[in-house]
Amino acid sequence: MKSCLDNNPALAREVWQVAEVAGYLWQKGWAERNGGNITVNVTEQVDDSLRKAPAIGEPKAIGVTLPHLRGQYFFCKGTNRRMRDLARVPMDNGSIIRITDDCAHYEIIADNEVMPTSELPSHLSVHNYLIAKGSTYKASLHTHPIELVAMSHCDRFLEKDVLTNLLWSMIPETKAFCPRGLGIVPYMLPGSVELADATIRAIDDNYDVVMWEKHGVFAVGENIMEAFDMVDTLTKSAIIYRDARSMGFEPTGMSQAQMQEISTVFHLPK
Ligand code: 2HA
Ligand code: ZN
Repeated sequence: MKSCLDNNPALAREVWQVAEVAGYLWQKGWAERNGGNITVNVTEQVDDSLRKAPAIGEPKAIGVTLPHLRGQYFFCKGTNRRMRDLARVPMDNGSIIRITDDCAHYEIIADNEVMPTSELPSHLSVHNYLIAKGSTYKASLHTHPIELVAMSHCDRFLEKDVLTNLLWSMIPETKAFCPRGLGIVPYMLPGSVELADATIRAIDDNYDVVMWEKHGVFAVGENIMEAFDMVDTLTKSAIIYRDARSMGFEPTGMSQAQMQEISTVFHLPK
């Protein structure tokens, strides 16, 4: 079957990077059934033939109006689709959508009529916010990392930056590669506009990765691999913490001075 990726290596590279990450999410046990979502702004990779392509089906309401997204293109995982299937056949389990001129609807343009993710309002609201802010970030990732979600069931860890500091102190890499830490969004209904708004407030508070209490994480980055790497790094720290506790002791953690040294040497933003 013909695909919009056939003669567009730049777009194919983006979509296959999403597929690679989708495979990791499944392997890590973070993507049960249809769990998790990925959206990537692929406007720069869309070629003329795709710009001229007719929509597949009718325009559909996003549920919010997003003025900075007029004419933008996104690759989105399909709703009810599995990450493990996206990993193998991305264009059967995701689709490319275009935001219509009224900024309140989207249309599917390739390859098939795969309806995008149930978290579309939160993902697209975040992309709208990123463009408004002049950010170069193109990717957003929602996934269910086991150890981080487990930690969100403890009230003490939901206080601002308690988890950030604990996770940073487990291994130097975590602060170096996730220097803005882990924001916290209290429990809200999945897929709701309230959850989208709270996520944007947390990203605006300078976090690249945000915990959705008792649900999962939402991460943004230059590309999908970068967003994944930050969640992976935070999860590594969570596993070290869990393993120390299960060996019967509270881990000492790196000192504040040692973590400050990391910030200085790596020229970290926060
Ligand atoms: O789409 O994880 O939060 C599946 C989800 C929704
Ligand atoms: Zn979820």
